[in-house]
Amino acid sequence: MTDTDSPLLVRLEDGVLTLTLNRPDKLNSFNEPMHLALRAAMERAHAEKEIRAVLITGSGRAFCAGQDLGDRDPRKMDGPPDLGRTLDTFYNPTLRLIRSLEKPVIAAVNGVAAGAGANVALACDIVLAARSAKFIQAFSKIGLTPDAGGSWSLTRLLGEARAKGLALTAEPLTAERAESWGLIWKAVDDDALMTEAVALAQKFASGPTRGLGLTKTSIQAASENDFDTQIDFERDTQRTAGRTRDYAEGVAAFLDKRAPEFKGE
Ligand code: LHQ
Repeated sequence: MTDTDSPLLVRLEDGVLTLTLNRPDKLNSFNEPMHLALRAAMERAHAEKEIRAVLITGSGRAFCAGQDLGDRDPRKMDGPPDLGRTLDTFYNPTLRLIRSLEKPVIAAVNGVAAGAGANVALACDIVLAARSAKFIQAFSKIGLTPDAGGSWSLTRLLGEARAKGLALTAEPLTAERAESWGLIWKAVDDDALMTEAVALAQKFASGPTRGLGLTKTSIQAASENDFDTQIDFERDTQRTAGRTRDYAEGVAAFLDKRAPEFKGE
């Protein structure tokens, strides 16, 4: 198998780990090798200091069509499948790695994102989508229920009415509507998507990584905490941020009227 045949293309450049889901003939749907490769790449993003931002995208015309349904065909099994086990074994560890990584994770949704594919994108911190891309909560069409964090992300980001509408009807949502509803950060012209996504990832990767990571953690914590708990949380994260070298550099650069040189420390 050559590198380009691998189900996940992995490239580290200028502090940005770019992960390209790479099963274009199957619209980058998840099989076990792709699951394992994505999880290993996210573990690497946790472990390596040089990685300061992650960018996830898809090759070909799709971002990801969710689980490879050929891999989970009940007709080829002895009894009913245990899809809960599939989630425990494959999706959930990776989703937890994305959410807990104290570095920004960008999804560049280059085409259709369906089922768990849509929800893996929504678990990322910043979602940019090509104007032609669509988000489809495809689960109800095959008798399933949203997974890969979708019931949580949709409800938190959109509220119950829109979350239920999308999940129960499986109607495709355009990137522009996803932006106007606040489901994603931005819809971008198709031919500008990767330029914009890479520029943003590089900006993060040359930014104050600890501060950006703590910002992500703080905003995630806010949806669980009451106000009182959250302002204590802010006190603690700010205390940590204030002790970083990048904070000292940021203030010095401001006072010296020059561009800061953040090191991610
Ligand atoms: C696919 C897939 C696919 C295999 C396109 N699998 N081949 C599920 C079960 C287990 C555990 C836990 O979690 C989950 C979570 C889930 O993700 S459930 C939801 C699974 N995904 C779907 O139901 C979406 C299925 N795909 C579609 O509805 C369509 O393909 C979309 C709307 C994404 C795109 O439609 P088109 O642009 O018309 O493309 P297409 O349907 O012609 O697909 C192109 C090829 O990709 C085709 O293969 P072929 O050999 O005929 O060219 C499809 O069979 C294949 N493909 N999705 N999930």
